Amino acid sequence: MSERTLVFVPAWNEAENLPAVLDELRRELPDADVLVVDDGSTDATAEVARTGGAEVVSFGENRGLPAGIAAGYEYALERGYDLCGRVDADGQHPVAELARLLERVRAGECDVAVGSRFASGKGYAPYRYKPSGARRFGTALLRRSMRLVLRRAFLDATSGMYAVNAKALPVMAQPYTTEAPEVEALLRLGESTLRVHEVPVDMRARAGGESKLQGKKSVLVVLTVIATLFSFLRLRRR
Ligand SMILES: Nc1nc2c(ncn2[C@@H]2O[C@H](COP(=O)(O)OP(=O)(O)O)[C@@H](O)[C@H]2O)c(=O)[nH]1
Ligand SMILES: [Mg+2]
Repeated sequence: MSERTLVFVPAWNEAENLPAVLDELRRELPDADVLVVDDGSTDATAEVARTGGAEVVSFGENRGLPAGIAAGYEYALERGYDLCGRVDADGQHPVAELARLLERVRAGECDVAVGSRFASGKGYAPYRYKPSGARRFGTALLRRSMRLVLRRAFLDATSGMYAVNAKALPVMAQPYTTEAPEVEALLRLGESTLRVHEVPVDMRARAGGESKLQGKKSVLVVLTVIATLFSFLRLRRR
């Protein structure tokens, strides 16, 4: 790869999980630069990131995942990277899968590749992930809504595993105004002429600690997703 690639990792108090993720990045994507967006962590996230060879952007206080994501893409945009990828800090995103996404974008198949647990294809069986209970209801609702707004099927709209090219960076780096930044990104991309592919990938369970999207916060996400979708529909009808 002669292209310059940045992979960024949004992280809030992930000192426990980060070393393994950074090791995996070095192994699977040795030529990529790595940025950790440390969002006001109160643990050793920033030190662990530096020790692991990553660049670090630290916020003085917790600004939330939407701000962390915009900052990652903005960093890539400002520094003129050709390709930019994102993986989560909790070990859920196998870097080998991100490498597949980056390769598709690099080859010009699409401008944005999104890793999807719910898409199927060669080597990726349908229904290999079964969300349970409330999550199942949420994902079904989200799928229907996305189909309505995007006018195409999109199965895993909250996936954070992305690979994008320089053309997509200005769109991805715009500030996010909702608690569902990935959905917001897809809606913006849908308004653009950029080519977005949903690519089947496998994901793992979080390595350690707890998901930061639980309880009240997850309800908030569903509500903001619906609000965002409706505001998009209204704008389009004007
Ligand atoms: N920058 C930033 N990252 C966050 C924040 N909350 C979660 N993250 C990161 O976003 C990623 C996904 O969070 P996670 O809790 O695993 O959510 P889940 O996978 O949807 O259950 C992980 O890399 C987290 O460290 C936050 O407030 N700010
Ligand atoms: Mg997670």
